[in-house]
Amino acid sequence: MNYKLLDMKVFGDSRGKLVSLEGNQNVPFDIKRVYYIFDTLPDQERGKHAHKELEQIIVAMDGACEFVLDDGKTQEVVRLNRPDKALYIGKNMWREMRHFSYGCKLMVLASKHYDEKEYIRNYDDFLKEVNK
Ligand code: T46
Repeated sequence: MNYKLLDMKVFGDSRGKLVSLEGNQNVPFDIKRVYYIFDTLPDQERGKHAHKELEQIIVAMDGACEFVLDDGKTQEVVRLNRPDKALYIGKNMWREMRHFSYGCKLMVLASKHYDEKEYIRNYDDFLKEVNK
């Protein structure tokens, strides 16, 4: 499975907490894009696609959700519910996001600029790609 749940180093003191994300340091790629997802609803699912080359780091800044990760052979479920955990997803991983808490906020760091051609949005096409 091409994913990892990373424990981020937290700088905490009486004022609060801080986590730093740096490209090619604790983020294992050059950061080309940042986007965020918010105003989520519990009955809505997102994702349902894979990426041919894209790598991403996803952090639940607030609230919680589940990622179902699938490499074409097995499926694993990862729950994101803390801003000091970062989910790394590498290429060729089908992902579905579900069970969002109201107002969950996800921040995503990506290794490439947005390119719709790089998405695999059909599960059968994904299976063909990983079984090549
Ligand atoms: C992923 C999960 C975690 C853009 O125009 N630029 C962007 O950078 C992104 C990410 C999306 N869009 C457009 C494309 C769609 O018209 O925003 C719309 C919603 O995107 P999508 O349906 O792909 O959103 P999710 O939440 O299903 O998936 C997103 C990312 O697309 C994807 O790479 O891994 O979050």
